[in-house]
Amino acid sequence: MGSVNHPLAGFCRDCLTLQHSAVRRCHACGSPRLLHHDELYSLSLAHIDCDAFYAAVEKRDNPDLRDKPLIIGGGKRGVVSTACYIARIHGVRSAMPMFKALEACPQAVVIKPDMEKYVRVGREIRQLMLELTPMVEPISIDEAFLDLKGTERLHRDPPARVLARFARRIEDEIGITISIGLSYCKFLAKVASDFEKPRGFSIIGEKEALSFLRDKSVTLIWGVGKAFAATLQADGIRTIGQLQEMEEAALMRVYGTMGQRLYRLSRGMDVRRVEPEGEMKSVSSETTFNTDLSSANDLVPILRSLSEKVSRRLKAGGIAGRTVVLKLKSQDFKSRTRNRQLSDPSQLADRIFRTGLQLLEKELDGTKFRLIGIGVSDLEDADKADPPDLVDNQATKRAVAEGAIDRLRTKYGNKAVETGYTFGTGRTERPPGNGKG
Ligand code: TTP
Ligand code: MG
Ligand code: MG
Repeated sequence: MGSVNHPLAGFCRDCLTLQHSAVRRCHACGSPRLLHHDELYSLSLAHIDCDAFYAAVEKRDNPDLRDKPLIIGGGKRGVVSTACYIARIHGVRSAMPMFKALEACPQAVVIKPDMEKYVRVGREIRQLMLELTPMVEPISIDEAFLDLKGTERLHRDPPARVLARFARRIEDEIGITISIGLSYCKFLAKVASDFEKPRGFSIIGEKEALSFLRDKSVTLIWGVGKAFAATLQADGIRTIGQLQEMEEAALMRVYGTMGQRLYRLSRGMDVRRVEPEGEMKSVSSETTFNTDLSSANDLVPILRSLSEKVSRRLKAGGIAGRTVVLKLKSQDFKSRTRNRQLSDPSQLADRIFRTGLQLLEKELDGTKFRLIGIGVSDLEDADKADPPDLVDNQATKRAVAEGAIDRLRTKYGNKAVETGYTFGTGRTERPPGNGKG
């Protein structure tokens, strides 16, 4: 691969043949899809996003639709989920009301979304990504970040070529197309993947980040939606270049933590790492009620049994959590999340329950709840969990008792052992399968 490292050598995205600088078409296959970039062989952070995902899957499964404008949508809310690129030429966009879309493109074929199918295809694509690296962070059904740093030896090829080959593989094996953004950070990898859709492969290197961003709209920045963009515009800021001229302190004074993000991202500074999915962040269990509940009498026993479920899962996994998280959803679907740190990580139902109870008591203000959940986050190895507590002798006893209860449960099943909190509350009459996770 020696010649690949020549600073001017690019390659053809279709046949992967090496190319030297000035050429416009591949000397081997004639394709115009050539990649050249100063940092082509040093960048390794990629964002991959499928093109017109739902529509692409439907076109794959029905070739008659291939050259027709296709809209996926019109489910419950009567809006466009996505439109193929032919329909987009006519102005059809995601989230557009269906009647408007059909005004813009009356000849379009409309198909209702088949979520199960898209989820399945999304998973297949993810599996193929995981063949490239375990460092895959899914962002949505059709996109993910991949960090290919350190995979060059495994693949005997630098990330850029691995990615180009991957795009070909998705077309061959899955039957849809993807767009790739390659950069040194998440922010610009994501921006790049959107830059040349469909079938795109864009590269934004470290050296060009500032100049690339200068004339772009502030809306390109993560977290700058319509409302915030309007605020910025009212303050006279429209382009990222304007942010590049401003001091961090000044931005933070006016926009708080968002100001810090504006400062950093406008300069292409983004240290967020790719976090693979497998890294469990919390263990929790929750249940939705048949009728909304508001009293301690109703909620506490449920909290107890959910805590036990969480604890069993922690023990089975040999892990423990340092923060207890209580989740409630009220009748009007508003969520409340409350958490409390423990002195040391725990996997004991009793500690999780007692901490959750303290959090719950503060929320019992007559509000009717439709859901309760309890869990732990800040997970650690169990070896430092629940040290014998010299101050709270009761806690130690409870820990010992829990060990015994767990052993009985393993032997005789769940119903054999009921603690005071779950006994006789009629929980067993609830329809099964309500608990999640
Ligand atoms: P996107 O990746 O945002 O869009 P896309 O894949 O359809 O098109 P693009 O080539 O621009 O990436 O979303 C992925 C899927 O998510 C999309 O196919 C349908 C669904 N979706 C909605 O249901 N509603 C929406 O408003 C958006 C944006 C997407
Ligand atoms: Mg997409
Ligand atoms: Mg997407």
